[in-house]
Amino acid sequence: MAETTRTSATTIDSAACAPEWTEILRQMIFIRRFEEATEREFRRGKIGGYLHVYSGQEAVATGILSAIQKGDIVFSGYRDHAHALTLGADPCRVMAELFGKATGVSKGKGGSMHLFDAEHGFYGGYGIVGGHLTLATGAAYALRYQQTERIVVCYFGDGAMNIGSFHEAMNIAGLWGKQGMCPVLFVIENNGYAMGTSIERHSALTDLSARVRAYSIQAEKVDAQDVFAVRGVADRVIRQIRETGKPYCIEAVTYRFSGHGAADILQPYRTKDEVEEHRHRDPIMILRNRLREICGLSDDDVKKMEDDAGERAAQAVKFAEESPVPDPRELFTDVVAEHGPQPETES
Ligand SMILES: Cc1ncc(C[n+]2csc(CCOP(=O)(O)OP(=O)(O)O)c2C)c(N)n1
Ligand SMILES: [Mg+2]
Repeated sequence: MAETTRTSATTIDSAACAPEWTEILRQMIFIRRFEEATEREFRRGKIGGYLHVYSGQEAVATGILSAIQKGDIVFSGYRDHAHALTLGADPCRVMAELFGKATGVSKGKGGSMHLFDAEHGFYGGYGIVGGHLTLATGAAYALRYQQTERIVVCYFGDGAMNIGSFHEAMNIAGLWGKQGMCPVLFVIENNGYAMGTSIERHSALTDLSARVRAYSIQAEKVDAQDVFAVRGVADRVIRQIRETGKPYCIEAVTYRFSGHGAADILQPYRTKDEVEEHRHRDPIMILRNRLREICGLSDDDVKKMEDDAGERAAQAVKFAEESPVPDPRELFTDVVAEHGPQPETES
């Protein structure tokens, strides 16, 4: 089996000034501002339940999702805001979902971990670690069975690889792939931690790509703080998946800057120095600096992007705050069984 490879960005320098890269930077800055806003709103008590933010990992969502086509389907775990936003979900409706409002993408019933926006190809948002891998694998089979060229992208964390359904999904994907019946791109968002447990303490084999290859699935690592590198791999392997119907796995090596969830304030499992060190490889800074050096992006351009992003995040908060809470009768819709007693409500 192939050795683990790490792709660097040097191969795609020549295309670096395409306007698309400015759009990707704009999107990454927006994700960061949006996440900062969610953290503030959580502390104001406006967002209930869980909240897991994506700061530091922006290049994984944008680098891969900018390479897919309309009609492709994306699954994610609970750290899912960035995937939904990058696919084109309305930020106002995503924020409203976090606020538990009726205007949310899941009608306010899902919250942060259960965003859903089928219109934009986003099939969730799952709170059960690793549970969605089997769904994504089945969806990939269905797309080929229906003789389409569509593919599935399935994001999950390093910690999810210790869950039984990870192994079940990999095994069946490897098998179906042999018949060209499983066009799925598995993306490991390897941020080095499963909650407060570092990868060295949670995984017997820390070479995660090697674990995937054990199931006859090709896999490679990429430096995922560098969006050029992520996109370079994504373009190549997505083409291959579409052509062959075989699964592929990208291990995106990244880092989260915030706590595991909004309640993880003290972060006793890592030092401030460690976080600071990784901030020197902030994916937004890396892309911004490259566009400055290679393409003449000015400080004014960047400031404008940051201001716009802040404004759009603030608008999303305002929309969420002003939206109505769901009607209590909504408790009885979108559920498997529609029978049983209906609540009497005043509205
Ligand atoms: C089946 C299941 N077991 C345990 C949990 C509790 N839990 C929530 S997040 C998490 C860690 C997952 O880490 P990882 O997959 O690396 O994702 P990350 O948070 O780093 O993005 C755990 C164990 C859960 N939600 N579901
Ligand atoms: Mg992790």
